[in-house]
Amino acid sequence: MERTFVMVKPDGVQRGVIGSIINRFEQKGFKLNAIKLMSIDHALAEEHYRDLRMKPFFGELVDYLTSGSVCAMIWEGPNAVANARALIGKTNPVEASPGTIRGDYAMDVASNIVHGSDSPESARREIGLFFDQELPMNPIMGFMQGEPS
Ligand code: DAT
Ligand code: MG
Repeated sequence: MERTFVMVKPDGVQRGVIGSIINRFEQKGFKLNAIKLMSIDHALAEEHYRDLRMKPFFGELVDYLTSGSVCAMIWEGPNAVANARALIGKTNPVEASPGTIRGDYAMDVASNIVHGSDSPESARREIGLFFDQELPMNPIMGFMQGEPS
């Protein structure tokens, strides 16, 4: 079992497609571990995308991410990081295949609607940035399976 960090970016929240995106992850077989609607300040946005700080679009990227609420989520399942990246599609929506989230919901690389961690190490780092504490794996699974709590 693996976990990944996924975030619906401000344009996705604004357009009211959080539910549609969640649906894709549920349909694929992921289990939702944590979710919250939040706003991001510049410091968090810069830390989240610190590997891109030398890129010419970094300022624009941080402004975009801080322009409205985001929906931060932890999803888990086998190969969660790679499975989520496949579901999300290529960074540039022009290249993202129809059927992927970016292929179906986005037009422009600067507002590509959703983020997914690119490695298990990134996932751990990003979960730590956005969520206060590590949650137990599948906290509601026992209940769903009728196991004694
Ligand atoms: P990904 O989000 O697929 O992991 P990334 O980590 O390379 O892609 O880039 C992070 C975000 O930065 C990406 O989702 C959108 C933005 N971005 C990337 N390349 C860009 C570009 N050439 N112009 C504008 N924004 C860009
Ligand atoms: Mg990335």
